[in-house]
Amino acid sequence: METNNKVLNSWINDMAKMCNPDDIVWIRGTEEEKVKFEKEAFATGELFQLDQEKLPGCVLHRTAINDVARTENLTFICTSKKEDAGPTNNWMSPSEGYSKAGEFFKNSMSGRTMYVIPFSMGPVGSPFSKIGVELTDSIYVVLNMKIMTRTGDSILESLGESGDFTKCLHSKADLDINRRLILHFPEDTAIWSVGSGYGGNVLLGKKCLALRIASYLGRNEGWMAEHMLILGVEKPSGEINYVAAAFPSACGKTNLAMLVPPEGLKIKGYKVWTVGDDIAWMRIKEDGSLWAINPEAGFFGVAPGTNRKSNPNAVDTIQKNTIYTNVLLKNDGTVWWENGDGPVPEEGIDWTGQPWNPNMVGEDGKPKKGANPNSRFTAPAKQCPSISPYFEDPEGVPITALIFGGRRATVAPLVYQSFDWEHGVFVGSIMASEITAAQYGAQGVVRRDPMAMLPFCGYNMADYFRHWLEMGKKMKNAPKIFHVNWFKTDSEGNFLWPGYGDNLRVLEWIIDRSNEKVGAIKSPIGFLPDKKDLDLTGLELGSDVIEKLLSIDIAIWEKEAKDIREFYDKFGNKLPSELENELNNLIERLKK
Ligand code: GTP
Ligand code: SPV
Ligand code: MN
Repeated sequence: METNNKVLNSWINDMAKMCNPDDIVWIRGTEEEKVKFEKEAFATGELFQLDQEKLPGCVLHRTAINDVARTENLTFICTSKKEDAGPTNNWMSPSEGYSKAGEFFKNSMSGRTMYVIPFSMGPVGSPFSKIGVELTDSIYVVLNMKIMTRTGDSILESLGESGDFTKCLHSKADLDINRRLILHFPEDTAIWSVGSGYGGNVLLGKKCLALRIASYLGRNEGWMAEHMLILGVEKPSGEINYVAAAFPSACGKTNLAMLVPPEGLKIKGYKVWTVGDDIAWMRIKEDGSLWAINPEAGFFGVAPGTNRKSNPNAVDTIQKNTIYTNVLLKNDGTVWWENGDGPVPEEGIDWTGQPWNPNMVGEDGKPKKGANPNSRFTAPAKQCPSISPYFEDPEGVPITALIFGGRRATVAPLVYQSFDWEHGVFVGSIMASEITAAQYGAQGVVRRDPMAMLPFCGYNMADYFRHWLEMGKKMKNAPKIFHVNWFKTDSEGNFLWPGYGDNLRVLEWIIDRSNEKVGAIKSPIGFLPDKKDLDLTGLELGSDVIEKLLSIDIAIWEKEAKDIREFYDKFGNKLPSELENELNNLIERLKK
């Protein structure tokens, strides 16, 4: 074995006894091993090599047809007490979890290799980083983890003889949705995932460790793990304001994180820096300010909708060393997806591996998609043209503003600011959004998704709200808290706001508000912008549209308040009284 860490060695032995692999291979973190694994995967068909002139170092992978998104219904928090998982999580006792999943893991790796991936979430050696070790029988997982995390020998050195790590066990087993479980054991810092080969279910450093386990550790240790992007907006003076924003899955984090200023604002000379696109770990420094790091090393981004116009930085990032999952394969050995670049291909191989052309109609009577709506790219963050010079900084960046946002056709205006931290926590707790293709199940239905953490909070959500309230009390000059909605529609369902680069116009207001440089209009739900304070230069938007974007409908909000009450009722007397008060205050303000 390659380590003298006794706990690690004996755990690997135990897991190997259960899973019964033919062979055990350690991931060293080298380029050579990558080439070797790719070669093996090309031979078995697990990966397809794309045109190496046009897309050097790029490969394509297709998952099983019923394994294209996170399966939240099969995801559990396994704590000794049910109450510790709370009303919004699926719960199983640890003993039931180990025994049920244990059945599926039994001999699941026979005839296969078990790969041992030592990885770090956060820069190696940073006091804020967390080490994990993932055991997996999937080369696809190994290659993704090599991009999404820091892997290899340096992690084992950092772990030493007695260091702590999260035990992450994964097996594809037979990829049977009826024998699939994604289990978290926060009390043992362990994760068991079996029966899936899809990103969020199997790249265990990401949602499982960096959000579910980390949120639990963060509560105990006094920090925060959030489903947030981190970006910096630099002014020509050199001053940079960093914001962190929580939007639910497939609601615009990657796009906002890589924003390119729109034509009309170019003259102002802003430069946007990407620190992270999905996860933020935040701590309070000695001076009381809030600092954030991105624990990941790559992007696992949504492909559909990504094009030169919507997200040029992402397009540049994914030209090399990228793993494409469930996209359309073109005849020329490159890839395509709906609302991607270039003309719609006349034919190709769709994400299920079948011949495809744009005239095909799916079972639902709609045009058949070439790429799965949740198809993804995995690419190294360092390849992003806008990657921040502080991306690897172990201290991270100071946060000026926190932003919550959802995908809502109605109700939520383009932007509003909370009255204070406590009200801001309320605003985060009542977030709601339409369900997207990033999770398995009904699409488009609006659900409450507090802080975009509904699927990712590793403990009781009421305690999570309490943690947010307590963190605010410990900060000096706590970041201001905002809510945005890029997805308000007209009566025909067309987006009212152009979104993407134009979102900088809203960020500008958010940053100016945070630095007390601009006024606002007080409304029952929070501070709204005076429309003269939004710089809309170069944007052809009717004043009635801006009106609609910035207005709130009292009747709709009264209905919303009732729905929030129903949601809050789930938490019983565990709901912090501060939030109860905030809801009552909202109802009172709406009456006036
Ligand atoms: P996860 O990786 O699932 O956590 O998603 P994400 O929050 O990073 O979402 P992403 O930025 O990948 O966007 C998801 C989808 O929303 C893509 O199809 C985008 O094209 C679309 N989108 C992103 N930003 C905007 C926007 O400002 N306006 C509109 N209308 N669509 C957007
Ligand atoms: C999300 O669903 O929020 C993602 C993609 O970021 S996955 O890693 O698959 O969960
Ligand atoms: Mn995400």
